[in-house]
Amino acid sequence: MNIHHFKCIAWLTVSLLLSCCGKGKSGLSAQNNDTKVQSVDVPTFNADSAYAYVGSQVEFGPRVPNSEAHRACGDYLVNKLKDFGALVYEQCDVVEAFDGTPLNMRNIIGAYRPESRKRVLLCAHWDCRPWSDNDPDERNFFTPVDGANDGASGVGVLLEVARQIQQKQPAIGVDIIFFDTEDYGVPMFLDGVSSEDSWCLGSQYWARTPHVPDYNARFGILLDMVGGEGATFYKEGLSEDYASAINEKVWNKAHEMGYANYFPKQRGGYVTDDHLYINYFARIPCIDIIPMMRDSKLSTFGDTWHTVNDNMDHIDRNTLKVVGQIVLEVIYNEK
Ligand code: AHN
Ligand code: ZN
Repeated sequence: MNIHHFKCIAWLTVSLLLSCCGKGKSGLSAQNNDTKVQSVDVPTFNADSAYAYVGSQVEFGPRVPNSEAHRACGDYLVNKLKDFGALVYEQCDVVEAFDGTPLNMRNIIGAYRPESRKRVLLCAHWDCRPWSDNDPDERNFFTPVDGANDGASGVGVLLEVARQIQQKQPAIGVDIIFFDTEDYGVPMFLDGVSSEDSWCLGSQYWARTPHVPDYNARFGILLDMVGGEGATFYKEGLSEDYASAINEKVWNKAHEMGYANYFPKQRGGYVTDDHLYINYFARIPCIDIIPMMRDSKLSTFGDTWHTVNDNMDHIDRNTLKVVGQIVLEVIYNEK
């Protein structure tokens, strides 16, 4: 990449204004508190917009499968993708949870340039976990999570990506997939129950039966919990094993753009997540951008993970901005 292809945008004034009002979780946009570099011809990701899409999902209430909030939010997501000009597919079926509960699953897919064979897949899960089973207070175990970070953040970023694509199409086709029934895995308070395949039911379904026959993409990027305050994203283990070139592409971009603090070029742990089945069954190299927090007490995914605190109070526009801008940088540079 030639240096002349970059423009520098310094947000010093904005950051000085914001430094006196905390993390900028509400009110003024705090989307750019670092000096950063962005390629010309790549749209500017609007973190306020993404933040609003996260909030809209949370306002439905916990999007737990079979609930009214889930149904209504599913309709909202379908309509947003249609508004943003995507060709929308839905995969609706009943899948069985680990305990035999039938779950009304709804995978939602928005396709841009559906005729193109050059494609990139972007995905996130949109359902909410029915249990706060990682909460320090066991009285909260049966309270569903708000899923502001765990669910809504990845979807919010991708809705903003969709809005940007509508305004200016990248050279390649893009599929945005909102997977359902990711987070119904065996709760931690049930020990002895085999759990591995109890997660990611929607992506398991899609990866075995894609929305179009013979679906293929160059690569995939999964966003999971990309809105947390203070998040750092290490290279997830399975992504390294199956799609190291994509990790390298993304982390190199992050460093070129001045986001090295958010994206250390180091390996993190292995996570069972939707990308696993995209790699295993669909055989599309897919990475997972997921936080790994060295000094969190409750979880390596951050202290709100699967607790009643996974709400809007802990969503940071800066994190949404960094991840969203990197995704745009990657897809607008595919030819
Ligand atoms: C496990 O905890 C096994 N995987 C994490 C997948 C996940 C849950 N992502 C969001 N919620
Ligand atoms: Zn979860």
